[in-house]
Amino acid sequence: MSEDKKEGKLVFQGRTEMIFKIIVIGDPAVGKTSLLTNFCGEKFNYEYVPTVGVNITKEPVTVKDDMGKDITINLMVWDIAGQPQFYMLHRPYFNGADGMMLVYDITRSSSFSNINNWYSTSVKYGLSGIPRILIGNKIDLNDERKIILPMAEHLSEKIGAPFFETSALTGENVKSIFQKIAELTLRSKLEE
Ligand code: G3D
Ligand code: MG
Repeated sequence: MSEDKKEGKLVFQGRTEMIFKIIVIGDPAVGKTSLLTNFCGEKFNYEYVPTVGVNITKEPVTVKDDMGKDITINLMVWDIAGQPQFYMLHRPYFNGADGMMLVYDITRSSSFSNINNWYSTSVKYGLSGIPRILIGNKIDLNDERKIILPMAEHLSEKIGAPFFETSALTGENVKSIFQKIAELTLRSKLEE
């Protein structure tokens, strides 16, 4: 892809379809699975991988390259099955991830401070360089908000992850986060 890269363009060697592994991490009950089910809608289905303790969902997202051509990004989203804490996740969960979504609940401070632990764990497994986004979920519960925007923006800068707020209940911004991770991941492949 050297020629395309020199021009700084999002043109992927004529390919029109790619597959990326995306991991969704964050404390129990922040809404990780709900974000996925909201995004996938009625056709939501997954494959359970017992050895790793994950449910894997495949969902296509269309991204335009700089020439205006559609590229289908198949997101293989790895969602933790059950409710393990961060220290219970092992290498196979992180291995080979192309992108990650770090999720907290805007009404629960501990889920926000634990993002640091989740992020450190991913770094420990060699993922410091992969595209990531920070997601504050449950904005429909704004009355119970504990995490104000400046706090989230500070963390977003610290870990180098663009920041979004979502509601898996109303669907607000849910499409945007999957679109964003698909775009960031595709771009990062061009820079490799
Ligand atoms: P997890 O996969 O991170 O563990 P889940 O989280 O998706 O299982 O969600 C945990 C609980 O939070 C669920 O409630 C779910 O309905 C709720 N939830 C998820 N996202 C939102 C949101 O955006 N807004 C609100 N209000 N609730 C949300 P239950 O009661 O089923 O345990
Ligand atoms: Mg879940």
